[in-house]
Amino acid sequence: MATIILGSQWGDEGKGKLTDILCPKAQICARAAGGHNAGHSIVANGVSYSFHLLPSGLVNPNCMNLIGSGVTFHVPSFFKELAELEEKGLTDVHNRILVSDRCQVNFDLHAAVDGLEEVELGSRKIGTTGRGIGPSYSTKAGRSGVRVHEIFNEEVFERKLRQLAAGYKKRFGDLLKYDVEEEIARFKEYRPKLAHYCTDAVQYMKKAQDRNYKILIEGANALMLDIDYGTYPYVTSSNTGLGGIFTGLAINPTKLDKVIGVVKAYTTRVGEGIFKTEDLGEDGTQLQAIGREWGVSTGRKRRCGWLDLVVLKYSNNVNHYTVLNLTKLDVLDTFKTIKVAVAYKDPQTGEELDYFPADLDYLATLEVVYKEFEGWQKPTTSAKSFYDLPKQARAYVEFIEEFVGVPIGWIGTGPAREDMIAKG
Ligand code: 2SA
Ligand code: GDP
Ligand code: MG
Repeated sequence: MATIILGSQWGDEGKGKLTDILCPKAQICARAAGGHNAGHSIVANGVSYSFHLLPSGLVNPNCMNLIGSGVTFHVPSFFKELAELEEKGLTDVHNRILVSDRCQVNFDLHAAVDGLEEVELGSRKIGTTGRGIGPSYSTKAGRSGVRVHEIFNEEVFERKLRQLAAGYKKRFGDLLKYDVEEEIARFKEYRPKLAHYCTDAVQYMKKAQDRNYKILIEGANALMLDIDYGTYPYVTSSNTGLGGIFTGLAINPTKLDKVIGVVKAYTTRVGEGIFKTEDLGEDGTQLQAIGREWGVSTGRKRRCGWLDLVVLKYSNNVNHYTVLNLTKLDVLDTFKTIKVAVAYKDPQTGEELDYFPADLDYLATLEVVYKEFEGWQKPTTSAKSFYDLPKQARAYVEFIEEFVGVPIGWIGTGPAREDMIAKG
């Protein structure tokens, strides 16, 4: 059976922490899409870990980890991240990670192009992580990408990489600072080391499912950054929603246990793009500071604002969550008043929209309708059960459940593993 963990907003909801908590019950932890743009933080036994390309299941010593076929695979980051985890004391990491041989290779070339494309866009730039994610998925869709299994055929690999580099050179000329021969030389070193980790992930997952293994799938990024359902074009370049899990891992859709939506108790976004509940005043500053909202991969400050339930309802309509994990409730502990967006209002007609429209220029013209909650102004981190929470906090949680129509199964009250209330 598979349990799927998905980001329900614009990312950084705390997917890594939930993955770590659920991992002891799983034999395999897998990533389906995205690349080393992701940033998942885990605080376990007083140690803080950051994951980018690797699945967070590596923290659990008994869990196998898989980088699925839908991931764009940056080889230097793979080795670097493994070395960093070893330095932090994780053992046997090299024997607990596998990579699908169908993954696309994300080259340093793609990162160079990512930077140039952002410059080309100027004021309309996406605000990417600069990790080459967009260009690498573009070459995949354009059928000129290199897949992991091709790394092992030196002649094919070098021909395809040179061709790819030549194409981009034609487009960007001397602006493209990239030496293809250097990258080819680096891969001569990676090649013999890499073979140990590569596998046919379709066979691997088929066997795992036949043996009734428990598979935990760690979504990367989040629904509002999905290439089809997010705030296009201000999105990442993969399907970060439920669909991407099936294309990225080829799991059996009839063997699903849960689809968990991770929801931050407020909203954050990194990079450009529409964010209706963004608060540029004191409340946003407070959320950013108390929530320690900085990017895990790039260190960028995250934009902050109130929870948007129109977004969450939309996210649920695409991802069909069976249960939610509300996170970072403790960040709201000191607020006197807490606001939640419940609709958007057309100032011309007075009409209220309870759905997230496709036309973002139209959305930009709408006003946000907020419901206000009385803050609880008490610490929640020590709460061990739902009923230990102040009554105002319980009212907030129950309102979200009711509005979205999905039960909240866990409530995060701090960054550590222990700071999670299981709500029956
Ligand atoms: P990209 O690099 O092409 O995927 O960027 C496209 C948009 O997707 C956003 N994006 C993210 N948003 C939040 N968190 C992400 N991961 C890191 C983290 C981000 C960081 O966990 O903190 O360290 O800055 C992530 N990855 C991609 C990105 O901001 C663009 O808006
Ligand atoms: P992910 O990308 O969804 O895995 O989330 P990130 O790791 O990028 O960002 C979430 C941040 O919030 C991390 O620093 C976590 O340690 C932290 N965190 C997770 N859950 C909670 C919580 O319930 N309360 C607090 N205060 N921090 C949390
Ligand atoms: Mg993150």
